[in-house]
Amino acid sequence: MDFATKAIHVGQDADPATGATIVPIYQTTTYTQAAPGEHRGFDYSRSINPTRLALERCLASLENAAYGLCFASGMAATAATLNLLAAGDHVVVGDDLYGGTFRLFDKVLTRYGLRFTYVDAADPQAVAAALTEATKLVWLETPTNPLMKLSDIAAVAAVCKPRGVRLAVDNTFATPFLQNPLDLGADLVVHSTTKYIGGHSDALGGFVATNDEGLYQTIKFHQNSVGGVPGPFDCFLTLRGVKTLALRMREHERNARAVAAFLEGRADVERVYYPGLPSHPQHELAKRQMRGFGGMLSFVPSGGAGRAQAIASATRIFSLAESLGGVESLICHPASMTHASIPKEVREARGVSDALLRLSVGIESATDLITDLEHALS
Ligand code: P1T
Repeated sequence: MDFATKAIHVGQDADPATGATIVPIYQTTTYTQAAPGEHRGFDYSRSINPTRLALERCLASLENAAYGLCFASGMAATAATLNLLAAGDHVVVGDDLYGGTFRLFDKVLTRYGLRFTYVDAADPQAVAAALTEATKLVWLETPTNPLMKLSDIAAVAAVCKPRGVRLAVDNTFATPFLQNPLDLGADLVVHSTTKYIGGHSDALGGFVATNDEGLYQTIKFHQNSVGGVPGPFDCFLTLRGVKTLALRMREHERNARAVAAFLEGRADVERVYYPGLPSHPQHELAKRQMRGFGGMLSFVPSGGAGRAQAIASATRIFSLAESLGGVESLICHPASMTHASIPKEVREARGVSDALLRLSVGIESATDLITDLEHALS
């Protein structure tokens, strides 16, 4: 089955109780048992819920995964993945990443005895050089948030495998429509479904997929033990969103290409970060590893932080807001918004300056989006 068909059908058979064509919102915490321990596979909704199960099956199929688990947010999914580790374990992390993920690693999980080393994961040799006897996991975003850097997933997997190190890829920016990390050798793929998968900025969610039954069982155990699960209504909204993921991603990309070309052509823009531009240092890797370039881009206008902030406040169609991946276009100033939890000196050393702006290019008319940016830039 192809992607668009799986998105609409996998896990979504007609409801066995009623024939309802669309998976119902099973808004129940518990299930009546015929006799103690005698039930139809459903006992308590933290452990299992039919609406969540439908979403888990659908998303797993989109990542070509045998197993998938849904969480209340992307951060809950990330935390559940890190639950695979124990005190003393070491993690190598791609150094450009969502500020909230850095905060979880740096401010929360270090208190539980995990240790993190940040490297430029665009270079697989930098990942290899950072591995120690204690390294159990490599964590990557590709493309990264917000600098749109890529990692060669197969090359990093080849570094990890012989050392028995697991590779987890946060695939939120690419989505399974454009990239399937498990097919390239990753052990785990993680998503914030809040973004493109949900697609309408109305439901938080997270997802983890794997082909390894042992990893699945351990994460499932933690999903139930810790309890960071999504409610049935959010699962329903996300499942409704995912049905149009293929359509939306094509439009996001069409618009992002137009916006990137427009920005690159401006004399008052210093730099544009979009993997679809031939000027992107990893454009060739993007063409090889991804099935498209997606809808996210960042840029640095000339004029420094002051002008960047003025531009962010001047757009009319692009809303100044955190998050990404919805049908509506958003503009964000990472230094003061999504990446404010990274200390300024660390952030700047990694290239996230106060003059950087990030765009989540929506599916409005490209002409209107470019007119809006033209107005804001001038
Ligand atoms: O917000 P939540 O659903 O918990 O997802 C966290 C998360 C995980 N991974 C990546 C790559 C992300 O970008 C995010 C969340 N990011 C934003 C809210 C943002 O505006 O960048």
